Amino acid sequence: MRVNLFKTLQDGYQKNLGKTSIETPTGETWSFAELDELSARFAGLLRAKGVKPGDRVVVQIDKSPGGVGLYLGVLRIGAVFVPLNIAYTPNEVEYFLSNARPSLFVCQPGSLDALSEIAQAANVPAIAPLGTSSDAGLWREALDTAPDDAIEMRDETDVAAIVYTSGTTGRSKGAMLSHRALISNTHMLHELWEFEPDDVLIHALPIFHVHGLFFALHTSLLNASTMLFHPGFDAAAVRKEMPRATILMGVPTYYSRLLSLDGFGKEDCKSMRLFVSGSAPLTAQASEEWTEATGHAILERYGMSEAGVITSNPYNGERLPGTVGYAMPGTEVKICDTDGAALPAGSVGSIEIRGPNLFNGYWEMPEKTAQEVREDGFFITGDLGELSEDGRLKIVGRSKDLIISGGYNIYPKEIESVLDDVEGVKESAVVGVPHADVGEGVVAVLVAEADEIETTTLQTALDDNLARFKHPRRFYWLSELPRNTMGKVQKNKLREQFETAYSD
Ligand code: MCA
Ligand code: AMP
Repeated sequence: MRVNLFKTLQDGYQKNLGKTSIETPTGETWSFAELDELSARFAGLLRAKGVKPGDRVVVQIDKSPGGVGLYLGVLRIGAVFVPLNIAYTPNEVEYFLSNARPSLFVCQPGSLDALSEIAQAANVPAIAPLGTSSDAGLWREALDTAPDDAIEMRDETDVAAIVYTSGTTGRSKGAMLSHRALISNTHMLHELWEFEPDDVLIHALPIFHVHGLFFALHTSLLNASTMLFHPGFDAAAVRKEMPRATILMGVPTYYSRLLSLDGFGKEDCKSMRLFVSGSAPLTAQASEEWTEATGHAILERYGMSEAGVITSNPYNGERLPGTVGYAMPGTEVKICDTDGAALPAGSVGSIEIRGPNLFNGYWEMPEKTAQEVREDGFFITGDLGELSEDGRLKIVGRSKDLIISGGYNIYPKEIESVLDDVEGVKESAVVGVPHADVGEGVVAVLVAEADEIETTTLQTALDDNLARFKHPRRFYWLSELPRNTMGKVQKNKLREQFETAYSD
């Protein structure tokens, strides 16, 4: 079957071209007609630059309507959109460029010089800047290019986007998301969360991750409804938008920060109809506090880059705090033992899933894919959970070595590798411990070759190699790391020993 995710979204807004699609905090607006035309101009520009169907376009840019136009342009021509967190350092970007082998790399204007060398070294044929204003770089070039309305139809299993999700072994893996997976998840969310024509979504999430790029953006485009498009999350700015909005999608930190605003409560949320939380655990207590203060029950859902939204609390029905609801239509969720055998309801085990929302596998990593996707098509999520008799899922932990801070994934291995390379560090172990604001904070526990190393030396190594959100802000030295009989570092013991690192 020939499809294109862009065509699906365009069919959704085609009858409402005059409506506002994007409004920025400075009051600039883009109607659906204007956004559609911008995407057609980007399509013309990309084709003129020789970008072909199936080619990867790696993008590391600040959030802007131009960035949305570029994304839709890449989809239109059947190329593959590869978004990168703007916090990634040049060293991290180098890995992504050599792994994805794009025909075009689009970066922030300020990084063009530094990244041009890296792009050249990675044999990337073309690099171009795209900033947040339309008077320069690729956005300007697109405006000077005639719109090219042709949409490249694709096989439904063809890849529309590659989203990198770090691997527990330290190297990121590119989750290949097909047109079909993205189209099916978008339709399901649109239906399940009962989108209405007059909806207005406050979009404060980054658009280099699945939550903001797919769940929030795709549903609003399909629904032909307006997005109040913020460059990032600022609690006061989001509060100001609420009286004229109906939906907020966010990570738990969004909700705890809103609640900490003076006098925040029911009055602020009068016109809102839906608060969605995901990407990180929302404690039952935090959910109940929100309901107490606002009269609204947050709808928590569970998702992954590899699978989009997997389960969701009901729109109509009990949104049970501390649970992530029921499997999306067509998606199977089971709790398994380590061999993949399903366990009875009420058991805690490994969450495994199968469905049309699932990715195609990891880009050029068939062995990693085979490790995580069973012969029968079930994907081993690396999360631990429990299913109730009626199929409601509770996430109780992770079997993968993963820290989630502010909704961003952090894999300890990446940080341990950087720290272990510092002169005088014998070994290190990185763990996540409770952090009131971002959920989990990163802690590094180190063993010195001889004398302890200055923290500033460690921080310099981290600054050079890793995005800031991954950096430990607490460092501890031990004479040795606790190990089990197999010689594996007992991270749970470290989590216990340093669990008050961010609350002392
Ligand atoms: C931050 N802090 C930390 C760490 N990171 N402490 C220890 N270890 C860390 N790793 C603490 C520090 O004190 C830091 O201050 C302070 O928190 C603020 O951190 P910062 O990142 O600067 O805050 P922010 O810039 O305000 O960002 C918070 C945020 C942002 C707005 C919640 O994280 C955000 O937008 N998150 C959304 C991410 C997202 O889109 N996730 C979806 C992924 P200092 O830096 O001075 O020390 S997709 C996904 O997960 C799946 C598909 C799904 O289901 O959605
Ligand atoms: P990512 O790799 O960025 O797609 O992040 C996916 C991971 O985020 C999942 O494997 C879970 O560990 C975590 N996650 C997503 N939604 C939730 C949620 N509602 N509750 C707990 N963890 C979640």
